[in-house]
Order: sequence, then C-alpha cells, then structure tokens
Amino acid sequence: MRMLKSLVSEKYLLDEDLSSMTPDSEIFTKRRSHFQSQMLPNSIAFLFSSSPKTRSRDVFYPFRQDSDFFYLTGIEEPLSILVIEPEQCFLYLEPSDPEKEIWEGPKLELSRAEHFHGISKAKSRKDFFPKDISLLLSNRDVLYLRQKGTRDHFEEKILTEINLLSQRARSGKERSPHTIISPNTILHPMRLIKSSEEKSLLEENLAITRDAHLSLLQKTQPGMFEYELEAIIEYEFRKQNSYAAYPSIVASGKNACILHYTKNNRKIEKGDLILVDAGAEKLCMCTDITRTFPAGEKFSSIQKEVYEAVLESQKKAIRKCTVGSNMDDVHKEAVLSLIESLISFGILKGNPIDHWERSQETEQTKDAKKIKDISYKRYFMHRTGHWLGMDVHDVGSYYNMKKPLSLQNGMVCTVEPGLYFSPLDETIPREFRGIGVRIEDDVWIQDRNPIVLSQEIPKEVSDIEKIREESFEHISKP
Ligand SMILES: [Mn+2]
Repeated sequence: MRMLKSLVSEKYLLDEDLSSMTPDSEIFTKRRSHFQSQMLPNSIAFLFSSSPKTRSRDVFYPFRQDSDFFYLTGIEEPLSILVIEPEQCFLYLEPSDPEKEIWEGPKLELSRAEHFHGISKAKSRKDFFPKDISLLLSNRDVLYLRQKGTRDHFEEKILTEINLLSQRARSGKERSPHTIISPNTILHPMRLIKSSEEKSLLEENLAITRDAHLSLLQKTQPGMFEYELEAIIEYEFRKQNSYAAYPSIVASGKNACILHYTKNNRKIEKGDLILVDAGAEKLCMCTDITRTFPAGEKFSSIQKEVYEAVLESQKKAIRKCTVGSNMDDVHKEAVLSLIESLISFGILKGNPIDHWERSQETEQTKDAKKIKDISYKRYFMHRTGHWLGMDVHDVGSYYNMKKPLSLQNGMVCTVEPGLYFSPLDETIPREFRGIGVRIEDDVWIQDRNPIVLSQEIPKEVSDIEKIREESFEHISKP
C-alpha cells in the first residue's frame, strides 16, 4: 500500500498544471501577506474551501474551488481550511488515505503543502474540530469569518465554539472573540484591483473564448439546434483545458429576448439572429463575452440597424471606462446612446436626456413599474456592466457611502448593452418584434484608453458577415 501511495503522489506532481499560478508561486504568498497587513491586532481569520456539491444521489457536480480560498492559496482541494494570523498562516487539509485515493485520485499531501511559501504548517482537517478550534479562538479579540458562505455547517460549529468559550470566559481565565468581521472587508477590495498576473490569465482565457466564438461563426448553419452550438463552444473550452464560466446562453430568434435563456434546444432558422453569451474559465478566472450574429450569411437590414445601435452604444460606453469615471457614468453613456437610437426607430419620442432623468427620478418610487413600461427600460432592462474576475459577477462594491466608486487602474468590467424587442410587444413596429441583440466585451480600466481585452473577437458587421459568408462557401464546395 505504501508503494501505491508513492505512485499516486508522483502522479499528482506530474499532472500539475504548468501555469505560473501553482500554489507555490509567490502570487499567493504576496496576497496572504497583504491580507495579514490589514488584519486588526490579535485577530485570526478562517477561510474555507468549497465542499463537493451533490448533483443527484451519489453524483457530484464538477468541483469548483471557492474564489476567496483560491485567491489566497491557489489550492484546488475541497474541504480545506486556511487559518491566517497576523504573523503566520497554516492549512488544514483532508488527510491522505491510500484506500480512498484508489477511487478519487491523490490529494495534496500535508508535507507538500508545508513547502508553499509562507505556510508554516499543514495539519489534518480532522484536528480542526473539535481539538484545535478552541485553542485558536481562545483569548483572541477579533475573528474574521464569512457568514452565510459555502460551508454553513462549519460556520455554525465555530459560532457554537465561541458560545462555549464565552461561557468559560466567565471564570475569567479565558476570553472569546468580541468581534466577528467578514474577511470580505479586506479581500474584496483586494480582488477588485487586478494584478499583471491576473491580466495575463484573463488574456489567456479570452484567447480560448475567442477561439470558441470564432468556431461558432465558422460552423453555425441554419437547421442546427442551439445545443449543437453550445457543444461547439464547450468543445473548444474543454479542448484547451478550461470550463464554461457559467451556463452558456445560445439564444436564436426570439429566444434572444429571454435574458437568462439556457434551454438551448430550439432549431435555428435561416433568418434568425443568434445571441451567444459564453466565456471560458481556467484557474478560477472567468471571462464573459456575448456576440450576436446572423444564422445566414448576412444581417437583414432591420437586424443590422438594431445591431449597429447596440454596437455604437457599447463603443461609447467603453470609452467611458477610464480612471476617475464610474460604472454609473458608463451605464448612462450606454443608455443615452440607446435612447437616441430608439427615438430614431420611432419607438420612443422626446429627447434622450429627459428620458434618462425621468427614469432616474422614478427609480425608487412607486411609479417605477409604470415608468418602466413607457421608457427605454422596456427594451434595455439590465445594467451595462459588472466587475469581472474570479467570479463572473465579481466581488467588490459599486458604491462607497452611496457615491459611485471611482474607476481605478487595474479594475476589470464588462460592457454589455443590449436591445430586446419582445415578440409580443404590439406597441412597436412589427419588424422589430423578436429581435434581441447584446454585445459584451471585457475591459481593463486604465487612465486614458481602456483596453478591450476581448478585442480579437469580431463584432463589426463587416467582419462578422465576412466569416459567415466564408462558412457558407466552405459548405457548398466539396
Ligand atoms: Mn456579463
């Protein structure tokens, strides 16, 4: 059995991803020391990895590490605990079990974890409860603990321990933490500003996403089902050792008006537009891209008008993604441009600024629903963008003391305006009904010219039509 164990351990090392983001790379050490530097005196932080999630009966979903845990460790093991004190860090890991490893493969070994920079000790997870926990908490003033996280039962157990400790504290010999703070207060502002390593990883993942979207432009033919397109995307993701960062949306025809459409089971028809919202994720870094293209060789003239309106709005909004601006400015820029187009289509009347101001004034009032029915919100009902990073809707706040947070170098956001004309909306000209367009890019914010990290994924009408035409030529030739 010992031989078996050494064999699997060796395999673990060989299988390891060759990326620069292995757990022993300095990126994670730097992040942990940054976290430590912001901890209050005499505090301790517990961060839990994700646990396996049941899909049905004894089958699990593919494991996805908790983003905060991965951010600080680079470790993909389930059921692990990271303990951070202001001066040292240690890990609790699932102990190796050769019997279990026959079924599940090798685990990260305790001895190996101890080689990671700045990890002073790795212990068996079984020591955490009930043995070590009271020792770790005793005489501590502040505990950093995420509540309502992914490992609720752990958090409950810790709270119980604190209660027990405070009962014992009455004897005067010990005391329990008097304050519990969410580690998010330190971690999420850190995660909001991306490093050059994170930028490179985003670019790597966007190259995979680009290949998937290009492959779709080349291979889609009317008569295919939406799920076949989903398979083309996910083939490209998996071929390059990545996963879909979220369930891919492949919405043809009027399905494009359903914002979170994921059934992906309709047969694509010749005159359809197809909206595809899909992004690759690798090493817990998400991408989020939407493209809309014709099922045939070209956009129809009305589809093109709507598409160009969304594209113009998107380009204007991207230009706003500069330091000192904020996400409200980006949204306003996109909305004003869309309203202008809606007026030119004869769908809205009046002038853009009035529409914008009225929608702002009424946002919090009881008239909100009524106004929504007559304003641009009937055709563009979501925000223009969100933070992007280790979570697709990444952490970090958008406001600080009710004021929009100023954009800073190294923030990453999506810019994704859209127009959606319900097939059932009898108040708009018939030719618009059932058209849905969204264009979404991932943008690196910097001083003057924001970088569109996904700029290699075609979005100009002429570029899209060129690839679509070539794909039909390819089909007709033997
Ligand atoms: Mn998005």
